[in-house]
Amino acid sequence: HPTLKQTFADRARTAAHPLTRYLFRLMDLKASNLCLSADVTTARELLTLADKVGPSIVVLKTHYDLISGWDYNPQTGTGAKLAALARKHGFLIFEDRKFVDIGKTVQMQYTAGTARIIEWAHITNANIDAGKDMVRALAEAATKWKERIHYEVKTSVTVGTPVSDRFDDSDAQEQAQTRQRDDVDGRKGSIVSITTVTQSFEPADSPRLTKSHHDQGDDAVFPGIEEAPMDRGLLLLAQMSSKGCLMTREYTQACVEAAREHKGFVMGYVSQEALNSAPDDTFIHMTPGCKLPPPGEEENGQVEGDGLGQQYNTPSRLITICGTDIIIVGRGIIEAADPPSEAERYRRRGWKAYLGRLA
Ligand code: 5FU
Repeated sequence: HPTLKQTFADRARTAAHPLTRYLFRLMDLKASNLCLSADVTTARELLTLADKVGPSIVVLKTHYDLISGWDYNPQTGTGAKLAALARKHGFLIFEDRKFVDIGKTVQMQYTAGTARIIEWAHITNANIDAGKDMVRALAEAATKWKERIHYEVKTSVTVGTPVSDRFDDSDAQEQAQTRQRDDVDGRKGSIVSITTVTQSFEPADSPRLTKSHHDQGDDAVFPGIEEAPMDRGLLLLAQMSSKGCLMTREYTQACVEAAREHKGFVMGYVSQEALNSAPDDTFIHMTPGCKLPPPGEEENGQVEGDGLGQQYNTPSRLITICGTDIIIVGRGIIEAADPPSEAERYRRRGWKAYLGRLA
């Protein structure tokens, strides 16, 4: 398929989804096709890891429900802090929630409850075993959310919400913001941060391509690219890495069809290989079950599994032979003696494999 031989810079121009275009630009800019699966056990570790490894990655994958001490406060909580780190380092947040239920339920799980995933995760994913209507349900929820954010931003611009103060932990500011939101539309505590979205309100393609980088504090912004567009994206869980996975070829094909029906919301797939096949498919592929042999050992395509069903392929095999775009690495990085330098090792290997695929 043509996308296998296209540069990420080219795909940044041609991908159907605005967030996918943005992600390809990030990949090109950071020379990275690495996603860290940040499966640590506490919110503190998660934020520290995200800050340290942020420079090497383009996506940070979370499982919010395995993190203890997750702070659900929309303004100052863990989601908001992750969002600030995502802006500072230039990566997207992907909550690996694997939604699977009836449409109405997944809408509620996506937008409401304690975690309010839609507020802080640019990307989430779904298993479509329950039928593809739930993709439409999630897409509708995302559209409604975006309309609400735009409405609230417009209104907050009118009432003059300051754009400079972000994620100040002080209660006073939070109260002021809550009051302001109440003034705006009578709802309380319903969005991550008016200040954040105000900054992102300009159209995605507006020429804000250079921004100064303040390297201190939570309000730093990754230089060289504007902030992520206020869009949300979905990955369809088309194939899994685990041994004995029951997802059939037919199931995977149904994912491809559902993706094509919802190009405005579905960015691509979590899969074990490239699935683009129609001439105008522009989807992105992200692949877990990725590990390098220890330094010094030869890379021969596969690495021993974890004894609990996880199977591992090396970055070069996944990118060059299977044709994936982004490798997802968890324990390979987290359990290393020095995660940031191990992340760099994966980034370099992943990028080299991508260049090799182009050649
Ligand atoms: F969809 C999938 C899959 O097919 N395999 C996975 O391993 C998701 N995962 C996730 O990727 C899994 O839930 C972990 O969060 C992560 C892999 O972590 P590891 O430590 O690199 O094995």
